[in-house]
Amino acid sequence: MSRPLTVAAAQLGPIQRAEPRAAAVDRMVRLMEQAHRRGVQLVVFPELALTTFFPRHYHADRAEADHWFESAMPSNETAPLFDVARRLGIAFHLGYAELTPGGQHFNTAILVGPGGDIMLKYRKVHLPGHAEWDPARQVQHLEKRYFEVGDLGFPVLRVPMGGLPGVNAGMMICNDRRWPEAWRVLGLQSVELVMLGYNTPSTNQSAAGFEPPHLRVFHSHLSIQAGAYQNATYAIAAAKAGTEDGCELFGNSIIVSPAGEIVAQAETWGDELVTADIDLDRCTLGRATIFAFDRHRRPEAYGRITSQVGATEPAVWAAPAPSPSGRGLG
Ligand code: CDT
Repeated sequence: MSRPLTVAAAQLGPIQRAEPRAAAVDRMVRLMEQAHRRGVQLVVFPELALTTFFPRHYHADRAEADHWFESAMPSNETAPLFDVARRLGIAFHLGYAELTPGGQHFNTAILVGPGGDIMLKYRKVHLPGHAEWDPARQVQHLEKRYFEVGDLGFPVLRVPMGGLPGVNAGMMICNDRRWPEAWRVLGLQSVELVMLGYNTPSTNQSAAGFEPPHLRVFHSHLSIQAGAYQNATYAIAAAKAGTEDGCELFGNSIIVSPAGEIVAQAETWGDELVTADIDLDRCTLGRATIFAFDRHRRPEAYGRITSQVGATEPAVWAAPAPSPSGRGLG
C-alpha cells in the first residue's frame, strides 16, 4: 500500500537583526504560495524562523531579550501564516521563541494543520552554547542564557496530513539532531516523519581550524541521515542560511528517506523551497527487518543511556602476573 505525501523544507535566507517579524512572515507566506503551486502538503520552516538567530546577541538584563519571544501563537504578526495555511490547505511547521504565560522561555516548534490548528508542540531539549558572555568567542551562542530545557519530551502524534488519515509526526530542533537518543525516543513511538529546523554557523569557534565548513555540513547531514535510517523514518531538515548579522549559517537543507538517503537538497543560501514526493509506506521495511525494535533491541544492556550523563573512564587493563612456569594463561 502506498501512502504518498508531497513535502517541503522551506529554507530561509538570513533575517537581519533590524528586520521586523512582518517581513519574515511575508517571505514565508510567499514560500507557502509557491509550495501550493507545487502541490506541497506540508511545509517545514527553520528554528527561530521569525527573527534573526538572537542567541548570538548578549543582553546583560535577560528581560531585555523578551522582545525576541512570542507570548501568543498565533499573534497579529504571525496570523498571516495561519491564514495562508487555511486558504491553501497546507500544514506547516514553525520554529519560534516561546514566552509562556507563566514566564518560561523555550526554543519551540509547532506543527499547524491545514485547518489552522496547532496539532503538536515541541520544546528544544539539547541547548548548546553557554549562559554567560564569553570573551573568547567572536560570536556568542547564548541559548543556555535565554532558554530553559524543553519540558515536553520528544512527542510523536498521529495526525491527518495531505490526503492521509494518519501520519506519525515528531519534531526535534537543531542541536537535537546530533543526539541519537533524541532520534531513538521518536523511533520508539513509531515516528514516520521527523521535522526539524536549524541555525548552524559555518565556523566552529572552538575547533581551532580543525573543523572546516565542509565538515560542519557533513556532520549535520551524517546525523540526520543516520537518525532517519536507524529509526526507519523520513526527515525534513530546514535551515536558516547565509550571512546574518555578520555570522554565516551554512544552509544545505535536506529531505532524507528511511533508507538514510538524501532525496532533495537546497542549492542556494537564500529563501528556497526544497520539495520531495515521499511514500510513508517506505518506513515499514526498516522497522519490519533490521530495526524491528521489539525483536532486536536489548534495553537491559543500555542502562547507562539514562542513568549517566557524562562519560566515565574505563577500568585499566592489568597485565597478568607471570606464572611460576613462565607461561601465561595461554
Ligand atoms: N541552533 C543550534 O542548536 N546550533 C548548534 C550549533 C551550536 S554551536 C555553539 C547546532 O548543533 O547546529
